[in-house]
Amino acid sequence: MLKAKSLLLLFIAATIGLTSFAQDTGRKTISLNDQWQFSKEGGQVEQVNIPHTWNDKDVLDDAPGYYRGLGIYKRKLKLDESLKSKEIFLVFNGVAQEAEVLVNGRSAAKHIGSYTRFIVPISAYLNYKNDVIEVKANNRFNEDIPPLTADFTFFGGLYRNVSLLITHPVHFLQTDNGSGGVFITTPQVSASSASVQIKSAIDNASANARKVQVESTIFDAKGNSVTRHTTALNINKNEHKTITQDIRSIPKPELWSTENPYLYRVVTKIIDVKTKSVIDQVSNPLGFRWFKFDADKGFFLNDKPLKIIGASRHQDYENRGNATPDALQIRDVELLKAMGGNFLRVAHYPQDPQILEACDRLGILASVEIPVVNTITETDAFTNNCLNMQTEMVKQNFNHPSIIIWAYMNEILLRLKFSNDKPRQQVYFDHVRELAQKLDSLTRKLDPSRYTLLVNHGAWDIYNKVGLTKIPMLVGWNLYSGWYSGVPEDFGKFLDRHHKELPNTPFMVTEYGADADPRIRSFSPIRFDKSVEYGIKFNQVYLNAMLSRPFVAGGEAWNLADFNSETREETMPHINNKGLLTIGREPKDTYFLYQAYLLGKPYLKITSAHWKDRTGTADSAALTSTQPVQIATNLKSAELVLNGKSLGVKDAVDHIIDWQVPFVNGKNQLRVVSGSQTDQADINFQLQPFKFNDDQIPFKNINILLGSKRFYIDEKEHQLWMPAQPYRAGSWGWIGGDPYKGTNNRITYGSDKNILGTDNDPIYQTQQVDIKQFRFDVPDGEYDLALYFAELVGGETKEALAYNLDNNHKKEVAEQRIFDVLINGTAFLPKLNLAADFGYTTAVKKTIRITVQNSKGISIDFNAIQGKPVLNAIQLRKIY
Ligand code: GCB
Repeated sequence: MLKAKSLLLLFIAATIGLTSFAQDTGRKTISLNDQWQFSKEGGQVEQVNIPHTWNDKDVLDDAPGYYRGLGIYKRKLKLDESLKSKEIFLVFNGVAQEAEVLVNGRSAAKHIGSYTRFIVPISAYLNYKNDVIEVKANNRFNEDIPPLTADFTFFGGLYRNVSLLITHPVHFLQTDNGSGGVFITTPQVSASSASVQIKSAIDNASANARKVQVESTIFDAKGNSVTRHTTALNINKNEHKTITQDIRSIPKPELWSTENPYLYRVVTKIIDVKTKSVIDQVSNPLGFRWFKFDADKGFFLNDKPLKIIGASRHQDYENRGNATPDALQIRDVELLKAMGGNFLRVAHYPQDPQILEACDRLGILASVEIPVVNTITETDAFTNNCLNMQTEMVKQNFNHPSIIIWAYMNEILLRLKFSNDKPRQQVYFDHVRELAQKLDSLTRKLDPSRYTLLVNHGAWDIYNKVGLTKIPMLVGWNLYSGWYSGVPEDFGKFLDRHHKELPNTPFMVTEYGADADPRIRSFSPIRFDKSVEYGIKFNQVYLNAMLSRPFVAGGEAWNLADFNSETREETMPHINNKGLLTIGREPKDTYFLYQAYLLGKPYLKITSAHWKDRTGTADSAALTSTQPVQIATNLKSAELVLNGKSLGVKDAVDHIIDWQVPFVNGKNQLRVVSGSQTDQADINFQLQPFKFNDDQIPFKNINILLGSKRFYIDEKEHQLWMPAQPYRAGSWGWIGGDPYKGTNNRITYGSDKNILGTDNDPIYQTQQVDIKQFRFDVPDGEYDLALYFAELVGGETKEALAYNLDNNHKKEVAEQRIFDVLINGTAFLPKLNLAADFGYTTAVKKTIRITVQNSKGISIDFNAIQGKPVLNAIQLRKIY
């Protein structure tokens, strides 16, 4: 009997749920992403769709900088006269960075900050005939608006979705910092029961007082109504009121967790008492979870210990700047989940609403922060803009169960101002601390249910001295031992130091990472070489250190994907390569390493499979070239099979198995097996003869990097470059000189400068200095020979860039370098002066066709006239 009754109730509940779905919600949201006319100030008008940025192309060229100024967007609006009885709003999810919205030429609103939503009421400006909206967006430098400087590109534009919102005059408040007007908390949650508090702000813009009901219904994931709460409300004209609904006890709530991100929905309606019609309705996610950070034991979700491992994310995308479509935004969170990550640091600014919605759905915990990065301005305007951004961020994202942390400063003492004036510097430090304190207090007031976080770089003393480790509830450290300084092993020492010296302060490693250019590989990886292999080693050390220390709440890799940073140079200018994914979101080997560490189910992957096209010199007197291959796995051991032949079983160390694989010329089939798990890859190998007279390995062409231990894959021209060797008789190589070492101690690998006139910067960034000769002992025939040069020393006039590896270029003294290049005794490049003839750090490629006869081979002589001759790379192709 009881059973039948509850079934009936369930049925009724379900029907109510369904009918309310079908009802008019009283509001309409219409996308305004199409049909905008765009022009830069004084520029040509073009038609564009939103999302749009004006910087997607100009960040890619060699010229430093990008357009930072005014962009004007205009669009017609066709509104029916019948809408005169409604309230009309424009909703901008993000405009970079200062915006003014005009309707029919009249200014309707201004907004500051690139990364938060703003909603503009426009009814008062409309004629309902031929309305025109205009948005003036400006991404100029403004000392009162954060971010002031940072390692990412400040793209301008109307770069997130824009929509038109039409509501009844009585509606949920739309003018509270871009929020939805309804704020949900769960004051008490346990596995046995939960309470929910819903605060709704209602605005009456109509000419009369109204009697309404506010009805909140909680639906479970299947759409069944769990509970409903109704509140009667009288609201005067031009008044807004906030009501609080307390839902005391929901028995046995299904909990939200990273493994089972169970979502309820709260649907809140305003119902006109007279007509019984729904005049406004909004829906919000609801997750029941509780959490805590413990300085000794780390993080707990729903009372269970959970090691946080995830990544930070920037919002830009290959060739699109920050104008990234919804589907690609969501895919990023999916990629993080598929990697085994459980946390997203939304850095360094609030991002598209789709991101946190995806986190809610997929069970990814999140922190969000405002873009106060590197430095502050000591003005009231700057302070107020920071406080406003923080308020907008918290209010707009308040209802996401995925969010557990609000953050507000990143490495704020990185750019130390007033270093030559200590008393003035102290004043600056005081201002920084005051701002941090204000932001922290504001955040705790706005949302007492979450943690506050302040993120520092690894300069322990200064952050403690200024007092910044005392302010937030949770400290974040961005640590790069083994990258910007030291060795990866220093990382663990830093973690232990925090635990010892700040024993009561929980912390996370909010950043760590090493650049890995997906085109660069190395068998002897070292710091700054930007090889994928160094990235693997680095991440193994970091993951082991965090996983083995319970007091470390967790860490977030910097970064989920490579991202645009205009001022960076290095192997891929304007891009920061610390991503686990490329900027086009292709997984790098490090992504597979994370899967091996984090995924629960058996995992086996040939990480080097991405290196599908390889080249190398044959082992002496053999028809093979032995090179390493890496496998990422969470299994104990695996067997590798090459072209059907077993290479034996090996054990994994820190989730990686290294194999030495004797590749043959042409196609190589690799298969790795462990129990029922397998993976395979076809590697196309271009075998270079050990000696040129080897008939079994015919010579076709060879591309050689001087002063380098790297392999470089030129994906555009499909060329494989390999490191040079000292000259060996019968073969090839350099005679004399040393690899270029950079001009100060900081740099350990080649040059980090942008080489002008090429996308193949790594070909030019290393060189052999003081080279005497290069020889190819090739048989007689016709050959194309190309020599590659770039003057790496001098020419740097711009300010040193904080983010480049060798940020001391401006101290360089230019080299005087003039030399003759002769080929087989004949002048080829007489009196070559790279700096004077071509300019500094400029790609120079010189090609010549040569007839080799009388078994003389090819010898290229470099004769110094002044300074030391150099050669950066060399390429030889046999014609016939
Ligand atoms: C940091 C910054 C981040 C940079 C990163 C890097 O510490 O917080 O914005 O991109 O280092 O790659 O240098």
